[in-house]
Amino acid sequence: MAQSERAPGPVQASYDAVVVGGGFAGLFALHRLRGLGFSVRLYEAGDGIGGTWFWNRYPGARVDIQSLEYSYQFDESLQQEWSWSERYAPQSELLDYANHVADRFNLRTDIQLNTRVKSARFDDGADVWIVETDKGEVVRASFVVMATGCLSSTNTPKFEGLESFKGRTFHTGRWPREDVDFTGRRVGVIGTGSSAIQSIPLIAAEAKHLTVFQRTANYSVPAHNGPIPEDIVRDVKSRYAQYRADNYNTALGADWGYRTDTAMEHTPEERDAEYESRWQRGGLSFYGSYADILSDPAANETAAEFIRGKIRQIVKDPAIAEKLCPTTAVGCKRMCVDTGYYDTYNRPNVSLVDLRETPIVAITPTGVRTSAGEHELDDIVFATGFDAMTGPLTRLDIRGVGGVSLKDAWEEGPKNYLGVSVAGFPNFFIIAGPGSPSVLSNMLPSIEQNVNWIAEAMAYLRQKGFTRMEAEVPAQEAWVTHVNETAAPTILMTCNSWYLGANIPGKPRVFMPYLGVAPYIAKCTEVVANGYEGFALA
Ligand code: N01
Repeated sequence: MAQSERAPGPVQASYDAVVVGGGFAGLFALHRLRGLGFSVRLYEAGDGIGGTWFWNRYPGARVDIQSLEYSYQFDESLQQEWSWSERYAPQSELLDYANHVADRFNLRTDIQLNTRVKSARFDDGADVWIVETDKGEVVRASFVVMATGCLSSTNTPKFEGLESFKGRTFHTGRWPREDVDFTGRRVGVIGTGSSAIQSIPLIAAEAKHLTVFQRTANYSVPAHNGPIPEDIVRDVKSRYAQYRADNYNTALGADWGYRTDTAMEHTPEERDAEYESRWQRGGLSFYGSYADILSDPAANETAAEFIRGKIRQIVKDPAIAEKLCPTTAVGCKRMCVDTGYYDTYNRPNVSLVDLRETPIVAITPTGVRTSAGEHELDDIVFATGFDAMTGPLTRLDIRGVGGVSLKDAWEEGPKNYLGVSVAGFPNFFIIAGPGSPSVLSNMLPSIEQNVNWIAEAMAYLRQKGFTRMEAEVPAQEAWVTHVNETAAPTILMTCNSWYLGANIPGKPRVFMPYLGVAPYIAKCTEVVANGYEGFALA
């Protein structure tokens, strides 16, 4: 019998909710649900909590949204008392923060580490889920809450000869705990997304030689990282609740100083002055430079050309600078935030291979072979990203009403309502799922908004004596259409991004996140005000 058809063993425990994943989403879901009196079991596959910040330990890993914003707001004392050492906290500090939260709110008693949820099947007669783990445990839960993350299912392309490589291999998204020393070694990094752009300057500083294999050049802006000036910390903390509320009321949910005028109503000189001020400010505030930056290709091109100009200024070899100049629209792939990325290409021990000119043919026992020849390497770093958003959900065996698997239900792309609920999968909630702003927003506030919404829905069901809640098909279809229609007129549809699933061969090309934090929150609020409109409650 196929594994997916095998009946799970006898039920060993029952909970109101099983939470899958111990990152920031799972931790807050556990805290919030427990606070409402629900019994909760949280399963985490890793041997520690922290999710993204547990797995992504590659050199240079740090957040690309300011830490004063990329932090929990659910507890006023927590946000007042915690201090960040830098504007963009490094991975180790984010992991410390996750552990601090787990201890401070006594979460560990309900967290089970080293345990991967394998399957969840809905028992239609009893309105409960039967959840099975890789440790052979079988538990019953009234609700399943997926806190599995958007970027947690790593992607290593199936290069010919991959297994034959005799050196060390790493994936940025599964970096080992122990220090990796590149001293004296010939290292290859495949990929030039955020993970590569953060790690390349540090690997280059250590390695004997670094070869970067670039398929698509990316836009990166400087972080200008450093300690946060005391007066800024004082100011934000003096009005934290309002600051958070103001950010929820923006398009992308972060403090990026959004202008409401358009690029095209300004002269080239005015535009360049605006872009220069954003470049000096650093970070993703570039997204806020003009209202039409993501919607008008001509406006977008003005920002694109400004950044290309910066690349040409920084990189001394004009031929390398040209290869590093992106040809896609700014923001079509998520912009990167770096410390010294472009300057790294001025180092004598760094070379760039443009895979559009000379594609990878195979991985060999001693390196990477492109159509132009062999690059001998001791180590290969795969900075090749993730099966984003849907991957972490569809790789599990999740079966709703009638035994239908989520993987099959989403064969043509993720279909759900508000990103949180899927028709045919009652009492199954997703935090920061496709169809919600998630990766097109500041993840932590979006996680909190989703968790609060889900927790309040569960409390409502309990209060009304309902045992079952799921999206209705027409509401789900309308939402999926709306998500697509919102993205359709933007430049987000114009390149092969992971937002579209285009980085994974065979994945349906569907725009997954929802563009618009403020309208999303308004819609979620309206649905509740209308008695959970679009949901079947029973
Ligand atoms: O992954 P990516 P990532 N042959 O998918 C290349 C978040 N994040 O881990 O663009 C050759 O962006 C691929 O090329 P192409 C952030 O949201 C945040 O860097 O598909 N190359 C691309 O260059 C980010 O967007 C931070 O043509 C191949 C690279 O690999 C998301 O995570 C830090 C290939 C993958 O880039 C993912 O970032 C890190 C192939 N077959 C990540 N397949 C912060 O700063 C793929 N590539 C908080």
